[in-house]
Amino acid sequence: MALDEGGLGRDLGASIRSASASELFEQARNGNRRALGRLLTLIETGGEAADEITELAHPETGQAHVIGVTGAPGAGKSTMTGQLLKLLSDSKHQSAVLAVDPSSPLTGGAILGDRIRMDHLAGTRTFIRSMATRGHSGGLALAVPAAVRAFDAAGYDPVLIETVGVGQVEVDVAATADTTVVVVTPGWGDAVQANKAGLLEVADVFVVNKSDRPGASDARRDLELMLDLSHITGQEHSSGYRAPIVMVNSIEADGIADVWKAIAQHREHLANSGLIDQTRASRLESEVRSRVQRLLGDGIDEVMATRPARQELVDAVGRTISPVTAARRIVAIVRG
Ligand SMILES: Nc1nc2c(ncn2[C@@H]2O[C@H](COP(=O)(O)OP(=O)(O)OP(=O)(O)O)[C@@H](O)[C@H]2O)c(=O)[nH]1
Ligand SMILES: [Mg+2]
Repeated sequence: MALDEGGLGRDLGASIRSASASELFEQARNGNRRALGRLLTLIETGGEAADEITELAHPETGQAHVIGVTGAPGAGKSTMTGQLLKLLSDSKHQSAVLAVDPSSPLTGGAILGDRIRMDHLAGTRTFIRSMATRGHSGGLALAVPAAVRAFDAAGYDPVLIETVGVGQVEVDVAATADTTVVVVTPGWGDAVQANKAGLLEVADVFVVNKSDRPGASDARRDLELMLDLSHITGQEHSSGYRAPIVMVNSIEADGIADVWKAIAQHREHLANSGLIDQTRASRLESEVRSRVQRLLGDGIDEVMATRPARQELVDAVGRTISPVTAARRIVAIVRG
């Protein structure tokens, strides 16, 4: 069974290819994986169809626990995620993974499928999908929540988002997740890097992966120390939660059950403290903000293309008016 379905290059069959967004949505809700794959492709492409899917899906969401998995390249995120998926499928969860790859161009969703050890997952209902972000026209900030929403509405729970930690991306993705798992490894100064990248503030669970390697207990100690000091360094967790540190060997699946326990504990903390509603509300607000910004941005492109705006530009280039005046006049045109 193919785990990674609905990629751009796949033969989807005429019925799926020609189906409308609402037909696809219904089919995906009824468990049709190819329809879900197609929805995700539409979301990745952006535009009207993506917006329509969001319209359909949004009322049907709120069930899925969204888990972000981030960490340096090669830390073992995919290996650990694969083991976690196996554990979850054994306990009858229907999980989905969205692998957000900031470095590769559009691939049609094969990256993670290639990397996660699929033999573990054959015959399960796990859904794995990659989303490439380099050159993404629709904006990652909008495509990721939209994809998570599609999974949620289609009955997947939990939904995992794997991202390579390269700068800001991981923190952005953490903002999309209910629970953020940060994977570090021994011996590479990952703990220090995590500190620098602002991950102490967003990590709800730390995994020291490759704990079969030398230096694992040092990595743990470094993290503990940084967590101890985080209130002094101004990097304490945004909700005051002390992230547990879990030692894992993902090759052997050692510690994987503890990772799940830590994730579930955090979820419980969110529920008991009421933080779940608060974080989801602020997440939605920031999405709406991005969308407003984007709509206004699109509006700017349109306005800039109009003849009166072009004339202001010509005048500014000719130095008969300043850029300040040109911008003010163009805004006046918008407000019209
Ligand atoms: N010794 C050891 N090797 C591991 C462990 N987990 C993963 N690896 C190996 O580390 C390498 C990278 O693993 P991936 O799971 O692809 O790492 P990743 O973080 O998903 O990598 P990117 O997605 O490319 O950033 C692979 O060769 C894995 O077999 C572990 O616990 N112990
Ligand atoms: Mg990976």
